[in-house]
Amino acid sequence: MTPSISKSMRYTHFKYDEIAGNPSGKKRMLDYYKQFGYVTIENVFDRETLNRLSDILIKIRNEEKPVTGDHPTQVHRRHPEIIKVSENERLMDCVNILLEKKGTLIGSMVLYRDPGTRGSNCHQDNYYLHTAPPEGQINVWIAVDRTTRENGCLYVYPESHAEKILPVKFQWAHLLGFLRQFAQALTRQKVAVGLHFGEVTIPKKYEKIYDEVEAGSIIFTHGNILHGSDENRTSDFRKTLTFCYLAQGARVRQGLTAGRQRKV
Ligand SMILES: O=C(O)CCC(=O)C(=O)O
Repeated sequence: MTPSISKSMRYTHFKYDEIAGNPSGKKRMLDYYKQFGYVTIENVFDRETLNRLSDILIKIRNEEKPVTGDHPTQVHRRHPEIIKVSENERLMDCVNILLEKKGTLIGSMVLYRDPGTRGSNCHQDNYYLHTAPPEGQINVWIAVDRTTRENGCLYVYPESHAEKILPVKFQWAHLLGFLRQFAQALTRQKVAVGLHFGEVTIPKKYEKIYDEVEAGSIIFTHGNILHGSDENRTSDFRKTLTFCYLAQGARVRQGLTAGRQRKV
């Protein structure tokens, strides 16, 4: 049964130290995640870890030279330092609690979100991943820089994870964007391209919440929750690292280019 969270707890953030070694804190975090389909935990990464991570992402940017709007994917396969980050004890503590099973890393992506770049269309990750069961994967969105409405923070539609995969309306503009990205990928001998062809139909009953966070916070999202981000309207880029973990026994689609492990 889905636990019920009191009104005063709605759309709140947790602090990692309230959870660590505290069974009732862990339970509150899990209850919150199950009810709303996402949970935000502050201070998972301390300043030193964060500075190291920021340096790694800058190094990847310099080495891989992504063009504006290009998001290096499966970076853990090329950069062992990223594997180390994905094994961070505090991060894995949250992942294993929220999945209620041991989680295994199957995907990673860096979003640099340069000034002026548009964000992600509203989507459900499971539209792409086809996770079975739907709660069998979790997306881990690590704010390496502070994220605000101005620089296009993540937004979520709490409780929309209760929906199945919603219809997506085809958009020519998205197909043209994809073809442009594909051509860039070919000329740069890279094949990481996203298949964002359409716009998901958002049921009116859900409220849109902009989740502004400090650097070092993590937003954990269920694969069926509706979420996205807006354009970065500032003059600085904002860095985010995302990981996708699969629960023991769950399955996902391998993907055309991602080469994900289908089952763990
Ligand atoms: O960070 C962003 O701009 C959006 C990321 C996102 O939508 C995702 O990780 O699925």
